[in-house]
Amino acid sequence: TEEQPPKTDIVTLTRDVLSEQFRLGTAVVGDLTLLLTAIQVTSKFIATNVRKARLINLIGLAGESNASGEEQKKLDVLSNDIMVNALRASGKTAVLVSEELENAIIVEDRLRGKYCVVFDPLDGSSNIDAGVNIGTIFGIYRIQPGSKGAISDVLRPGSEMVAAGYTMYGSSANLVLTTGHGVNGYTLDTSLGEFILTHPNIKIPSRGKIYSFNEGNSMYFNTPVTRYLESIKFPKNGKPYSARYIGSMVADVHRTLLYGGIFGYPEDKKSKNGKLRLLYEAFPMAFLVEQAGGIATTGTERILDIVPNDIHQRTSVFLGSKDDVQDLIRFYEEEA
Ligand code: AHM
Ligand code: MG
Repeated sequence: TEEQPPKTDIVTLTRDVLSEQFRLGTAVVGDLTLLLTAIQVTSKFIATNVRKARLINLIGLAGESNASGEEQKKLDVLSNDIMVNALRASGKTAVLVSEELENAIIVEDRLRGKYCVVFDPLDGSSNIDAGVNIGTIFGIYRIQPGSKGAISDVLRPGSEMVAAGYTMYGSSANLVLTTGHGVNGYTLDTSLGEFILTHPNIKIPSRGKIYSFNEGNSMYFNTPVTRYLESIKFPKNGKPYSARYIGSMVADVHRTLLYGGIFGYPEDKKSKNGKLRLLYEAFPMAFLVEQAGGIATTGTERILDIVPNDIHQRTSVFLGSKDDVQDLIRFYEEEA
């Protein structure tokens, strides 16, 4: 076949977000678009550094611990700084919560906007040094009426988020976004420096064939989880499920969105509240999964309904295909 001339009508992320606002008749808003533009730029910047990390000595520890007492990698710190600087300077934010910072940042009056951004600048740190996929996760709230920016603006249920997404740094950089009207995926075209719409209207298959848990924690798992895992590994009829676990939430959720199945990081006898953080890991992913037609639960409660009381609070997480997560929930119901 002959080579085709390039497409002249490409849908960039910014164009796509704007056209959604035209559809909804809210195109005048613009602020959210500008905020999303700032976030896109940070993802491009982080992607570049992830690519070069080995070459420019960004591998290894920064020598400090983060809010949860975990050691910080150089790339964690750099990614955090990139996001804080860009989001503050955008003039569109009032409160910033980062996994890497103990306290929330309340943006000074001069630069204050009406959105609050909660984020994990570089999730999946244990994978950095091996060059395995890692990602940025973010969620966006609107500031409460009359507020000048306070923690209470982000101690809100996930169902109040106006947008959420992640960027996965893998063989390509993929940004997956919801503004509450479905889920779209964009791939970074490095020659253009733009995220191009490549995965419009992502829908999770209603049932998958893959389960994604850290089974190394099996001895600590609670009964419903153990019994559920038994049921998919030793099914009464049909084939057992396949196991896939990367240990980077962004990569494990990305695969779950595209292929279906279930991802879980349960609370257990060792991690009493689970491991994953509610505000900037569980909420954004739960929002995306629900918008793609799936379910996100703690086992007993819809994740997006939880009202946080701490910005770094942890939670049990199960998410993915509707039928698979329903099966898991049944084991919790039987236990109750
Ligand atoms: P991090 O924020 O310190 O990188 O931890 C979060 C990561 C998630 O990406 C992943 O789902 C989980 O921790 C993996 O944990 P484990 O190594 O215990 O399986
Ligand atoms: Mg994290």
